[in-house]
Amino acid sequence: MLTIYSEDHRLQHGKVELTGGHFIPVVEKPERAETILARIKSVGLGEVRAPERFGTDPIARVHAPHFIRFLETAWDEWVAAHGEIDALPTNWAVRNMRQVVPSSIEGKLGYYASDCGTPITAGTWRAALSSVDVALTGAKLVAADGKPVFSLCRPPGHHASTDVYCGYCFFNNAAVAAQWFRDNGAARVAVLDIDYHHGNGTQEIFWGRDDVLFVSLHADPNVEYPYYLGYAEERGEGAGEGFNLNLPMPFGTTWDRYREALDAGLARIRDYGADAVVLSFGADTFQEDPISQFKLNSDDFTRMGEILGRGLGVPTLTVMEGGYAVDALGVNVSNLLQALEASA
Ligand code: SP5
Ligand code: ZN
Repeated sequence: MLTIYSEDHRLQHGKVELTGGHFIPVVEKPERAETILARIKSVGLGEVRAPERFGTDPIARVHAPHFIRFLETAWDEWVAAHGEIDALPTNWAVRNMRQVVPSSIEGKLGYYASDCGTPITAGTWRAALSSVDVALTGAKLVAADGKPVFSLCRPPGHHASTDVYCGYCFFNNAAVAAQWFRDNGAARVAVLDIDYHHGNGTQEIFWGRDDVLFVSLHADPNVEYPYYLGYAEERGEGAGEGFNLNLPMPFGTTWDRYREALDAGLARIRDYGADAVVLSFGADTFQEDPISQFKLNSDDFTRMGEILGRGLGVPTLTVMEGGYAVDALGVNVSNLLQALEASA
């Protein structure tokens, strides 16, 4: 399988995130992509190619222009106020406040962010742009010849919504790629999100639409991030009603339970009749993941890949999302990709 990869991901290297009352070293770090790349090379998955540049136009198909401009200028505005230290929000535009965009960078961070774990750094803008380029280059190649492609995106994307960044995500790589498929000949696109966390950003972006089906398998938001979206009763609205499927699962979920949800998600996608599928793939369902509570092992990622390869049956772009157990990350990702390709 062809892999798309850019070294520009290294430009996103935050120092700390706020978790459980502590500032801890960031979990979403450059080593994640490095270890996946090394493993892909050592197992001989296939060619590794650099992305083309697409600019911001395809991003503006799913993100608000004012949000894109904010991300472009946030670092400079922050440095002018605070010097060269990672930008994290300390105030939020919650329910009982007005939804205004203040001119102060402090006010802007709280308007555009929803957590204190997603630092904006000197290289965030360029890294986030290159991550989208990695996804779009993959989409273009999948559309051209129908063969599966792996976009080794970093930073991840599925928590980013129309105009909010959070969950280590800035631009929603999978959503930009899904929209690109729509804009380039696919009548129906499905996004299957198998990251441990609910893909709240992708859900929000396609919530009112029937031309992009969103199916997500994830930890129950009642007890896990992102907490405020991802419940089973969320089915879409207006034209999008019935085109959003959430399959939340409890802490401690093992392969047998996970497999049932995977079968249900694949059945919905087959029934929908997608022309292309974007697989939002997080390996944070792994039993040793430091921030997650599912119990899948490395062999389960092979089983998952086999079921996906057999079950999808349409051109598939795999986009990297989360996965933080760095020692096993390369094995888990290559297990899924090799099985997906072999059984497609
Ligand atoms: C792309 C992606 O996977 N983003 C995940 C964002 C999760 N952010 C919240 C992390 C909270 C971690 N709490 C862990 C407690 C472990 N004892
Ligand atoms: Zn995740």
